[in-house]
Amino acid sequence: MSYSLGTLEELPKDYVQSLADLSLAPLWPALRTVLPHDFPTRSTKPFAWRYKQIRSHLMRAGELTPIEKAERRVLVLCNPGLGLDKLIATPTIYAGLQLILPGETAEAHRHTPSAIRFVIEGDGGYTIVNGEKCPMEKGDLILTPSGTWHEHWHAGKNPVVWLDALDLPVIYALEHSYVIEGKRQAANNAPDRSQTAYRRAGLVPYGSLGKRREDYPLIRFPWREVRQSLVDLASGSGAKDPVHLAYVNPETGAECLPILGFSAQLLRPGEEVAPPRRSSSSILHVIEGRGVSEIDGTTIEWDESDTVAIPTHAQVRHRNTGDKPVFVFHVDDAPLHRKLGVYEEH
Ligand code: GTQ
Repeated sequence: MSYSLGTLEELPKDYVQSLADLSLAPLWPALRTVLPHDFPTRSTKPFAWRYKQIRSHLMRAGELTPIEKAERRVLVLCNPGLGLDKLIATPTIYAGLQLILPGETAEAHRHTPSAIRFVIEGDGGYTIVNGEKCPMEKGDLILTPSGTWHEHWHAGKNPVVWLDALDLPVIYALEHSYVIEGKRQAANNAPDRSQTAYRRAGLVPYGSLGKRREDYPLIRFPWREVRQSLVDLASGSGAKDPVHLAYVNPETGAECLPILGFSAQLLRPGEEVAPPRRSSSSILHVIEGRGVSEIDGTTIEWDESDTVAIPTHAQVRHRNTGDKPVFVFHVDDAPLHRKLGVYEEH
């Protein structure tokens, strides 16, 4: 049974004012805003940030703003449906393109939001995460979980650019977002230790058996190995099987961060994938190749290093329009949806 709900205008003005004076509001005029029938209201727009258009502006930021004046030199991907002031790509995902120039350092800090880096271009960059030196090459995924010290360095010759993704919108909504600045870390003498200790799926350090599980045992996922895994999976599976791998915690098999999830997908030449509608929002980042997505009826073409926002519950198709494999990286908030018990596919 569906009633037509009363409006604010139907109520005596003095009554509405007396409620406001007591910091009260009647629910019924606002009920359909917060609880629409059958399908959620979404302000997030399907949208592509094109690296070809952005790159020169990022380089200009390098000329205009020294690193000391920026702390982190980032252009934030702001979803046009959500406003420039919110600094969000989707309701839960903050994403930005960060530039570090040769010789620069982005000083050590740690914060309540968790972050990841996904490298777009440049050699010689590295991030130190709780003392562990993590090299940054194109396509590498590096985790800086909530509370871990991290600082970025550049020992190479050309600009280094990466995609940052943070669960900042969630932690900010919790009024729990803050940063602590720290001293430069001494890199320990076992660079890339987690990647060495957890090099292959199915093998974990013997000493970790029976111990309390490390929260974040593996913090760097080199693209070279992820790419090869996708290529091998594609050659060993049927032409219609999706070639899609999730980045997980090798000790637990669960997603590697609590709120955001990460995965990499290969689309064969000409292949089209049509995943179910998911309640999670996501961004797609193009590592190699080009193609097109249909997102809720909006057609979006994409090319290498572009990043695309996908709203919750969107009807999605992705197609490889080139003659080489496409590799894409996905960030979604499905881990949070699953933890809250609200994840849906339909
Ligand atoms: O590199 O630590 O894009 O703290 C936003 C906040 C990057 C970082 C961002 C950050 C960082």
